[in-house]
Amino acid sequence: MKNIHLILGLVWSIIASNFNAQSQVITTNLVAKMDVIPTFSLWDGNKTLLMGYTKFIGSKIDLPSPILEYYEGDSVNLNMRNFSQSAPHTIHLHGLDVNQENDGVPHLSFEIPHDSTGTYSFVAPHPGTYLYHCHVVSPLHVQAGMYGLLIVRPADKSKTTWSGGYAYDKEYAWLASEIDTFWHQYQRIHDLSAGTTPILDYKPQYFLLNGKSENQLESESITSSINKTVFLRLANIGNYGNTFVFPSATKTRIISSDGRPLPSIDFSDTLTILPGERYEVLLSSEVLLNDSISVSYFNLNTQIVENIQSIPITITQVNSISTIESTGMKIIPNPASSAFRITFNASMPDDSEITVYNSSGQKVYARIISDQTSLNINTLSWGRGLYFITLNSGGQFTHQKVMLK
Ligand SMILES: [Cu+2]
Repeated sequence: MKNIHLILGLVWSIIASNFNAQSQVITTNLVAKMDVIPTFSLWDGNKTLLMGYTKFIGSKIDLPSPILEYYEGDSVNLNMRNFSQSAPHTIHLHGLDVNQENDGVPHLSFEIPHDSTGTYSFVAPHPGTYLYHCHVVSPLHVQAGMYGLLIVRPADKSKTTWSGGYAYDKEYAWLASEIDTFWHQYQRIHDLSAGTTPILDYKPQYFLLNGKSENQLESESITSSINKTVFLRLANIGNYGNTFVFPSATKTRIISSDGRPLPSIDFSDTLTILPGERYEVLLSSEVLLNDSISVSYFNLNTQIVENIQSIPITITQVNSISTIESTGMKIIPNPASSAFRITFNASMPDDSEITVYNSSGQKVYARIISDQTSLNINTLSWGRGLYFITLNSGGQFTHQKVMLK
């Protein structure tokens, strides 16, 4: 009898330990909403109406909808409250191997009518980049804005792409889409009958990455430092194809496609992503860089590129980007033409050093300074472009950029 208790106790402790390792239950609440007045700002100052998911009932609808983030093995209860006044909505978990009941495809799963709440339950699968979107009249509801990224990270919470995968230093996620404002008009967003009209004539005027374009894309910039690894998640939820072009210096490695690791690393400067697809890439540069990653939006019927957006990428010499913002020195004027002056916040201690690099990482200027509060630098022979200035003051590094025009 004693032995049976011992065995039962042992079995229970094994069950309990497995249970503890995998049973993190996560509850996420989303509200499905539709705008009554246009509040989403486009790059040119125009505003448009959206349908979308928000975290709170009072939140403004943003594009894309919030990123849902989980760790592998999490038991997720995703609650969705429909507060959109008219149309029913669902959440389709695109790329996740969830059962049909929780898949958010109407008629196979369930729809959530206005002022009702439904729950999608699933276990977070293999670490990767996934999408979620509404599956009710999906061409219209997705175009209206009902989409977002779902990210699964390794259970051990390490900064690796998946268990036993690639280590990285920084992570970014970019979701591409388009807006045709015709499909965002009030009567189309709010009229239920519009839901039965397919999108026949789709002519987007706005080509987006994380809901932004043109000058708004500054906020999506990638900043990293030499020999550090950037993990970039890419996804396309638009109706156009996307071709990303990376600077060759970033030695872009394509490591996964649609949530599955690729059997071998593909080094490539270009990557085409079709609607619904996701890719994951690693970027790492051995040289300083001030460049951009471009994304072309091409019409799937004509294959014609209708728009190109570019997102800045800056690779600096330092490990910590925060020091870039350091105000230990000022550059006047900036942009400069034939000369500029550096002024220091305090008199520099002896043996401080100013070094200037061009955007290819070559040193173009170096000078030891001592007990100085400013320094004039002649740039007549340097050529146009961006230069990186490093101040080494007793082992403390400060960085600034100067543009020569
Ligand atoms: Cu919907």
